[in-house]
Amino acid sequence: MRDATLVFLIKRNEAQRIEDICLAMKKRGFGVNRWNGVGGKVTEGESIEEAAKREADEEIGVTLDKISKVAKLEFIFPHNSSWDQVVHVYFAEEWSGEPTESEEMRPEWFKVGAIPFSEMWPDDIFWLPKTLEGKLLEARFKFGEGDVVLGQEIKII
Ligand code: 6U4
Repeated sequence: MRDATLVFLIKRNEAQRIEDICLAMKKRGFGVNRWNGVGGKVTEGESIEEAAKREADEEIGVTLDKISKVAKLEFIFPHNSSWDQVVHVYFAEEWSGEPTESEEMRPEWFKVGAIPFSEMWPDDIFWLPKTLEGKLLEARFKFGEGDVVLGQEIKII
């Protein structure tokens, strides 16, 4: 199954709780019109982390320093297996540059209490809050037509 990356820029408050998250509106292609992290396919010859950093630069113009892996998610689409993918999810807390709109994505900061889940991939509400609480996850989601979630397994590791 192909590997893909998903990166969320985050800001913590003084108590070290995550308070703000940068989402980006996908303007074209797979997942169009949904808020999501930045990321995309891992291409041949690069590591998964390199791919994550490259996509952050291409999609919102930021250079990421350290990134931390928070989840490994398998997405299965039995009606179109060419969409099947393993998504490696990272949080980034150190970067240079300001998130800036590109042809592909329009970034915006959200308070973690105001994440627009109804305009995101329908699996996100099941796993993203857990990662924001500091949990590390491995999960698997099966989708039906119209991207409805037909099944899910979430393991906290
Ligand atoms: P192109 O358009 O070929 O340049 P590229 O940016 O390389 O595409 P794309 O758009 O296929 O890759 O990447 C898909 C993005 O969507 C990745 O960041 C992973 C993410 N993604 C895929 N399925 C998801 C899902 N069910 N829930 C979710 N993110 C998902 O939150």
